[in-house]
Amino acid sequence: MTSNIDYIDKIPNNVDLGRDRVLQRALEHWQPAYMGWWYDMGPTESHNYDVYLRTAISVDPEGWAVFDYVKMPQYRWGIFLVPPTAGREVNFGVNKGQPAWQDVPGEYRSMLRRLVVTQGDTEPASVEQQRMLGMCAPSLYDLRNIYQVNVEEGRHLWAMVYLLHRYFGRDGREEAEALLERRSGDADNPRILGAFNEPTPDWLAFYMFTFFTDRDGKFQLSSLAESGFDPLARTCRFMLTEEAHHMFVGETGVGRIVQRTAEVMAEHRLEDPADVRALGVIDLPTIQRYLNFHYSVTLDLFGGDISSNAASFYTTGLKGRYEETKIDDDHLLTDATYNVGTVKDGRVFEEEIPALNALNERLRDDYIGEVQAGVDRWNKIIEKTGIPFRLRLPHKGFHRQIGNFAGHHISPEGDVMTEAAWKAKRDGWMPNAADYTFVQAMMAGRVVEPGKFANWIAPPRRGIHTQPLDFEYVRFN
Ligand code: BYC
Repeated sequence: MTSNIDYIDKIPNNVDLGRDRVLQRALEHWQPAYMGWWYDMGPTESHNYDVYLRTAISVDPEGWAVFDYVKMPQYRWGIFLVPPTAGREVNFGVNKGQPAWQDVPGEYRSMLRRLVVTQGDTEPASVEQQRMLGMCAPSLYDLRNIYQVNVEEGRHLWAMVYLLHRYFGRDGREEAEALLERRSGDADNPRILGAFNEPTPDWLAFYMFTFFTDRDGKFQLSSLAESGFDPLARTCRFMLTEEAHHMFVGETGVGRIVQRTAEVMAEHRLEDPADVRALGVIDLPTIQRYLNFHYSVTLDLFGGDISSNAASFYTTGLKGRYEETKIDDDHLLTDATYNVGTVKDGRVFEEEIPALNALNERLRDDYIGEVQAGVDRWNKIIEKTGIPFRLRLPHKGFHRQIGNFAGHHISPEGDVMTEAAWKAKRDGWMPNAADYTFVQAMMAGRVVEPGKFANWIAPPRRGIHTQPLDFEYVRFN
């Protein structure tokens, strides 16, 4: 099936889509398949709702988006690259100083395609993971926010598919199709990276995901925004504009849950989790267990601590460090070293390795710094209520499946344990079956009255785009 796409009206873009016949033909095949995927795997039962959404319409920092009611299947998934920087160069690695590539360098083609595909694969995966959550939203405000996140993840898929179609010919088209065929959690055809095959079964998991995992997106996109392949750099730069809102949804979502719980605890002078749960809010130890889970699976997304792939991505100039051009060094890293954690003789210690091989670990450390600041802000909310409980990040080696810590059993405090001892404690450290049952039972049904919020979450400070909290953010028709 093909469809005639009105490129100007249907796909807002600043890449002159209307003039590129080859690209048009590729997208004419892909677009209906994308819509099929959205109808099947997008937010459930939502297709006829009018949702107050922002749509990217340009890359002008002063007015890049419009807000209006949209039925999600009619959302205008656009393609935007930030404007080119005149004279931009490859800024790191052995090609440093060459003009930035406007086409794919033949010798790096498969490496580059792999990066684009891995990035692209996460976007539809997250929509699949979240597709049932609209049925138990805590408010119209939150329902609108998850839909906003979902349509923008869809746009980020478009951004990567644009690169595949425009620059990678037939194998790019095949990869673009495969992005619509893999499914999160599918035993036979799963999404590429681990965290994107985990379920997101409730709203606490959703907020943790958007706080922790979308922030991996921020750091990975920032590294790709340094790429010597200019179209990738420019498209990732613009994706970061939208990503900020997703992390806001996560941080304020967890913050509002924490606030509500701490306020109820303070008001009723309760500490026992069972008493706290009896009042219809999520006890803080359960929130800590969710945090431990989402943090650890997201740490895995940065790849192995020691990675020759990461060294190649860097040396060739395809993927930089976080804020590469702001770092004051030679941008070659031939002599530099970096410390990575490892396990030997039953304990964790630091090992110095060539910095080129430690680039995943370095990015993970940059990420951890930012995550810690967010956790500190949650703790300030708890502190204000006078409750002594504090959330904290578990040790970097806790519950890891990728890298030096994989195969070891590390406690949240960083102690190396036997498998049996670790497993005996597992349910106290990560959400257990009873936690999920409790949280899901509490979140059964959705709150649809404008301005009303579920009991387990505090209202946000303000609405979206200057609208009041009791604005009708979603109309169900
Ligand atoms: N799960 O050399 P290594 C986002 C594989 S999130 C499964 O250490 P490398 C978003 C690896 O593929 C950001 N497998 O890996 C967030 C390799 O396989 P092969 C997404 C994994 O390549 C929320 C092998 O293990 N973007 O945007 O240095 C909502 C050896 O590993 C995992 C990107 O990730 C894992 N966690 O690093 C929506 C950026 N980790 O070669 C969106 C692009 C590693 O043996 N991707 N493996 O077959 C990359 O830069 C790199 O692929 C990675 C992996 C950093 C992910």
